[in-house]
Amino acid sequence: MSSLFEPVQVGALHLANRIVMAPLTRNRAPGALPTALMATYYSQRATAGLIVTEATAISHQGQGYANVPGIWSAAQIAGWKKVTDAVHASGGKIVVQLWHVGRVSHNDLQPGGQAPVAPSAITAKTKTYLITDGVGAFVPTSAPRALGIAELPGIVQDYRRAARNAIDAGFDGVEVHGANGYLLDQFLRSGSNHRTDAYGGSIENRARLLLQVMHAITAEIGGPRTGLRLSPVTPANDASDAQPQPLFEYVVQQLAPLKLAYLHFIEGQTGGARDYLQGDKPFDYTALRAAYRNAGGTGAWMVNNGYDKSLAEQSLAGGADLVAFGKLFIANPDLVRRLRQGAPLSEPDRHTFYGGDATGYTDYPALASNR
Ligand code: 8OZ
Repeated sequence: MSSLFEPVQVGALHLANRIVMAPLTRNRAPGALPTALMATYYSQRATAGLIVTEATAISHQGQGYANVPGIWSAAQIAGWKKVTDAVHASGGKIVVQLWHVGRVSHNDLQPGGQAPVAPSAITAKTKTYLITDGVGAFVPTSAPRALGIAELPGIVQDYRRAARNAIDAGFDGVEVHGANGYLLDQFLRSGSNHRTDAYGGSIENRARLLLQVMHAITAEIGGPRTGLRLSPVTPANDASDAQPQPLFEYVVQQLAPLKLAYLHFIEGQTGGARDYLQGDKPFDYTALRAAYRNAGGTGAWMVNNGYDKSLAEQSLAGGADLVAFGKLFIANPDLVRRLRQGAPLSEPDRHTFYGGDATGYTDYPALASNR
């Protein structure tokens, strides 16, 4: 049997296998409230060793798309409790992905119709998703305003409170969304961070907000219940950095003492080329892992982006601990079983990825049980 199907201890979490359901935005939470349909969807996928929820806003200001869920209010916590109960009843483990979109938003989604916030007042060349009169559309993001330095402790506090809410909602832990050109990644990368204060310029300064967030969350709920997702070279949402290798090596070295459950890497371009080039040379993930391990980092190493079974097995043989699958989990609720049996995989319908109802969400069948 391949090690993909072997149990593994990840921080405080005992996982039945090394197959992770990647975070997938599905825009089916009207009013930012998790629904009963979401509980069904996640519990159908509970044979994953670990489920990472769709990105979930830590505050109203952290919202950037229509009908994505939040985790700042009592009603949201109650909604998520139904999701975690359903997943746990089906024998699964689930963490919530904590999200602040920063500049990847639209005035219509922000408190009081204000401008979205960012490290610097630079508009992202990307789109967000609005639903107007029931009709969804991708629209350009709004011009952001630069956050004042005095506002940053409040954002750290919003992350901390969201992590506490996650535990109250019954989650096994949290994954901080530090990837894909959202707020924390905007601070990290030189293309979006032109600040001249203690949060901009040097690598140390650009990493400061992320590290403060990770310290606050691990102080609140413990490192062994905390993961982090990073995407060192993705151009998603207009993210760019001139020298990602030293930046991300510094980040993982600083994280080593926090005893995190795991680090989760999107390798290459999110949803695209694994060998995507940003900076002057190919990104070296082996060197990144060595930097983390040499600094004493013990967290599990989770890899993601375009994996199939054979690439996943190769990656585990090469030292990864967990493999996250995204699109395959949309159309194959019983993906773990299908991979184990070498059964055929269903193809997802892109038209129902974002928004809508049960169609293309909870209606993908599992294999017949007598197979
Ligand atoms: C697809 C559509 C909207 C958001 C990400 C949270 O890229 C997302 C996202 C993906 O991480």
